[in-house]
Amino acid sequence: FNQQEFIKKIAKLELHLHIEGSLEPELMFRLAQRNNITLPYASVEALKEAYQFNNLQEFLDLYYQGAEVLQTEQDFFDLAWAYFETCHRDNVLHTEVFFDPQTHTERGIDIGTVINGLSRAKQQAHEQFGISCEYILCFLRHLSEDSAIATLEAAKPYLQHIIGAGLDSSEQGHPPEKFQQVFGMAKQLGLKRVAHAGEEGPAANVANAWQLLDVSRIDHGVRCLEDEALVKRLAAAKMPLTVCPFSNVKLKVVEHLREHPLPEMLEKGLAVTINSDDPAYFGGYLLDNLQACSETFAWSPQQIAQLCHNAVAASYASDQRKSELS
Ligand code: ES4
Ligand code: ZN
Repeated sequence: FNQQEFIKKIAKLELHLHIEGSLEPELMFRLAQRNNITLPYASVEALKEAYQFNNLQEFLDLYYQGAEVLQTEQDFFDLAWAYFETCHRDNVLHTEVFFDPQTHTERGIDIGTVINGLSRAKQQAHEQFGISCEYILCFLRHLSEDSAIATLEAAKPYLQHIIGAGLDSSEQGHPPEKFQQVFGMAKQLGLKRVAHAGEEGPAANVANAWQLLDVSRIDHGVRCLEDEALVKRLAAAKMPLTVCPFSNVKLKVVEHLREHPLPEMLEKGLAVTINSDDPAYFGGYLLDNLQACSETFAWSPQQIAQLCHNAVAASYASDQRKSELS
């Protein structure tokens, strides 16, 4: 029995993927050239060598810099299309994709340019590969709540392309309670809600994202383990946690994959899913994360199947699509 082949062939879903974090160095250089931008790196190799991070902020600095090559609708199409090609290669059949409009609107790019490019790629991925995709608009938590509200207002003409609202970027110093108002507005608009919490920040951020932002998934959530009572409540509610193992290693949330608390999280009955976060920066896509975890933690095929099942249950796919994916 070939476990790696089994993991490759099983139907997979991804629920935590930043499209700007899927920008591979090769495409970054191609888009820079196309848009007459000079990158502060001599080559693809030099750029890849810079991908060594001691924390979330060091990564975010390069991630926002990399995103500056994205300028036209075609650039956003090409970015998303490249990601869908990896999904097709790896048998990822459904994906829920974060995008950060403020990273682009702060540079003077219209939100319509971003959303139209992404949507066209999604449409083509559905037609050509049978992949289903939903987009989740993320607010950058290092910016003000007013800026988040303005972003939600600007997105109103495009709501048919957006299933939910999320919260990402620097968790330290920017707790969920800062965004209560805009999440209330997102709920009013019929959007699902998710938030990064308990990645670098404390367990209290997980509890507050749940209680105050009324989210239906927690992104990362690994530090919930520091609050035993919270873990019990999350498990009882089957609150999905979108865990990103390679991300946690690369950003030094954990020292090594073998020290990752995934086994403990599963042991405690948490509704864990496995995801790639920013695969172009963290060394691999969903398949790579699953294969490495399976090796490191000696997961059985049943455990792999359970994790994929957890992702179906946690997804925002229609009931019909969920049954196709089961
Ligand atoms: C992110 Cl790993 C991570 N954490 C928070 N915000 C992000 N945006 C892109 N990747
Ligand atoms: Zn993330």
